[in-house]
This record gives sequence, structure tokens and C-alpha cells, in this order.
Amino acid sequence: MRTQVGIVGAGPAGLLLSHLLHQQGIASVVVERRSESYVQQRVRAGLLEQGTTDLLRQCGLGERLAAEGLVHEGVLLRFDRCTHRIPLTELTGKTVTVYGQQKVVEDLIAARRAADGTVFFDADEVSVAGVAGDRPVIRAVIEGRPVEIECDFIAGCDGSHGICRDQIPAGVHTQFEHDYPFAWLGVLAKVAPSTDELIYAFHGNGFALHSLRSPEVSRLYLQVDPSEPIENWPDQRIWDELQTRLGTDDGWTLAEGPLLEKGITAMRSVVTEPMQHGRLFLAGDAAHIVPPTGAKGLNVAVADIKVLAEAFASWYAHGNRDRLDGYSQACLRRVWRAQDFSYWMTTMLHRDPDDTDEVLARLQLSRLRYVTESPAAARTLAENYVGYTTST
Ligand code: RFL
Ligand code: PHB
Repeated sequence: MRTQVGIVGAGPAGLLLSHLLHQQGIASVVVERRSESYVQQRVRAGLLEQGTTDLLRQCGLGERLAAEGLVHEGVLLRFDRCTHRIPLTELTGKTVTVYGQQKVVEDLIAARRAADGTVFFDADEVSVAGVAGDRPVIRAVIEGRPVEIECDFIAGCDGSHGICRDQIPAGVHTQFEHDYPFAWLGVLAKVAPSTDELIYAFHGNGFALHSLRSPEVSRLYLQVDPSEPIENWPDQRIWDELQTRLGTDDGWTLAEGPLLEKGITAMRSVVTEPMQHGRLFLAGDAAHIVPPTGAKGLNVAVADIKVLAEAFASWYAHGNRDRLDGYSQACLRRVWRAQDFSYWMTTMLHRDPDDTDEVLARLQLSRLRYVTESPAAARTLAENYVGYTTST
């Protein structure tokens, strides 16, 4: 089999790349190791920056987004049992939209299907070879048969546990990594959200986040110890802890409901530099991971794909490799800005288990008060939260 761009991974990054390439008349094949239903049901991100929704609209994926996306003009910070609003739109002119990553993936799969795009789900033994030469290949076992796909280029969109990153030789790339001493327990609850805007809460017991998915479904998160098994968190303990951490003195109440899903995710910051080698280009979580507190992961993945799709278009239309050669450099400034913002939000809002004398907690409270009192500081948060576009 032959194609122009072979794509490993059918997450939002891989599917969006395939969709954008198709719109430029460039052929691609997507190879995914999981089943289609697994990929469509995986509960993850929820918050899209305006740059992301603009791109989705421009490439023909705006219809359901307009009908079901919840557009937000502000975000709430809660500490000392009080709520403080950061007016995002007033401060930046931009909005953010709550639209589950699952829906983005569903929309992309529907678009690829409508265009007769090739997406192989349930692929076994996926491997990649020859990225330093002229004819890289993706090999896999698909429906029990070995398949070899010859490509002009390979896009590694296979997430944080993928195989593509390992194709960059150790001496050629550097992996920057930082682990955090906390994890997130995330739940999806069948109950109307108790808030119209996201609430990020700092509490002595740890961080909590109240997000939304739809008028009937809430998404909530709790900071937990990364070593703690999910079995330690029966549903009622989760609600009790959410009530404690999100509690206020102004009469606000948190409605409880049945939990549809729950899972624990460790928090890490990772960046691979450069994000390319020979004919291999990494994008999204395959190249970088951010802690979720800044809601940046999916948005940075989409930003990578925009740059990469334009670089492929420039190569295939004009034979010009400059944009492909400059891909990594073009992406990394934004990646590090997202890393810094995510680190800043994370350390401002999580309770550090080693902070026994509570010095850090005092500093965090001071920072939170500053961010909610000073228009300059609030603007810094707002412009990063809605998506800061660096000048080159
Ligand atoms: P994905 O989504 O992980 O997709 C990678 C795909 O590659 C497949 N794969 C392979 N396929 C073939 N062969 C192999 N050897 C393969 N190995 C892996 C996988 O099965 C998968 O289908 O990466 P992608 O496309 O780069 O997308 C990145 C986003 O998924 C991620 O950054 C976000 O979900 C992060 N994130 C958030 N981002 C936001 O922008 N806003 C948010 O509000 C937000 N909240 C979150 C999040 C991530 C979370 N978790 C669970 C990590 C909240 C959470 C809890
Ligand atoms: C989500 O809705 O899943 C979500 C929202 C904001 C974040 C992280 C996750 O910072």
C-alpha cells in the first residue's frame, strides 16, 4: 500500500491532520491500535480555545459545535469559601467553548467517513521504520493480515504512550520532563451542572474543579495522591470531598447525581525537542504533555496540526521544504508558553503534600488574591487561558 502521509494514531491530532490534508488534496492513511468505539468513548478534554473553535469552523466542522458547544465569557476561582470571576472576554475579547473531546473525535471520524478516508482501527503490532531515509513505512497487522504502508512522510500522532517518539535517536532529541506530586480523579456525573462557568477551587484538602459537558452532564475533578487506587474512592466519598472543597458561605449548593465514569490520571509536563526527525513529524501528546489545569493539551495539539498541515501543503504544492524543516521550531514557542501557564495554574491551585509548614499554601493564597484583585494579573491569566498566540 502507498500513501502520501502515513498517520499513526486516531486521536484528535491524527484525525484532524487527515481531514485537513484531504481538504488540500493530499492523501493519508490513519492507523489506530484501539477500536473505533473505544476511541469515540474516551472521556478527556472539554475546553476549547477560540483559536481551536475557529479552526474547526473553518474546516467544515462547525455545525454541531455551534449547536452543542457552551460558549463561556468568564471563569471562576474559588478560595477561602469565596468565588471570584475572571471576565475573560472583557479582558481579551475572546471566549472559550466547552465541547467534549469525544464530540470533536466523533465529528472528525464522521468527516473522514464522508470523504471515504482510510482509517484502520484495531491495528495490531504497529511499527514504523525508515524515517531517516526517503521511503518510511508503517507496518501493522490489520484484520489478521500484515500490511506495509509506504509513505512520503509519517506523522506521529500516537499520544503519550506511542511508538513514534522512540524513532528519534537518543542523541538527536532531548526529552524535558517534570512530574508533579499529585493526580486528578475525574468523574462524569449525570446531574445538571451547579454552575454556568468553570470553577477552579483551592482548598486545604487540595484542588477541585467543576466543569460541564452539557445541560444534563457535569464533569468534576479532585486532586488525589498519585499512588492512591481508584477503589479508595467510592462515589459518596467523591461527592463528600467535592462538597468540602467547593463549599462556599454564600448559599451556593452542589447538586449530586449518579457517576457515569471515573478515572485517575497522573500529572506530568513533557516536551520532546525537536519534534521531528528526517521524514517523521510528532504532533500533540506524542510530542508534549501538559498538566490539565490550564486546559491546554488538546488546544496545543490542534495548533501543531495547523502548522503541520500547512507545511505539507506547501511541500506538495510548491516542492518547498522550508515549512516542514521549520515545523518543530514553529510549534515549540507555543508549546513552552502552554507548559509555563499549565505549571503556573497547577502550582497555584494544588495543595503540595510536602508543604507541612504551610508556607506554600500562604504564597498560593496571596497569588490567588493578587490574580483576582489586580486587573493586570487577571489579564495575564485570561490571555493565557483563552490561548496566547506568540509572535514569531
Ligand atoms: P491522543 O488523544 O492520546 O490520541 C493518540 C492516539 O494514538 C493511539 N495510539 C496508537 N495507534 C497506533 N499504534 C500505536 N502504537 C499507538 N499508540 C497510541 C491511541 O490509541 C490514541 O487513539 O493524543 P492527541 O491526538 O495528541 O490528543 C491530545 C489530547 O487527547 C490531550 O492533549 C487532551 O485530552 C488533554 N486534556 C485536555 N486538553 C485540553 O485542551 N483541554 C482540557 O480541558 C483537557 N482536559 C486532558 C483533560 C487530558 C486528560 N487526561 C485523561 C489525560 C483532562 C484529562 C483528565
Ligand atoms: C474538562 O472539562 O474536562 C476540563 C476543563 C478544564 C480543565 C481541565 C479539564 O482545566
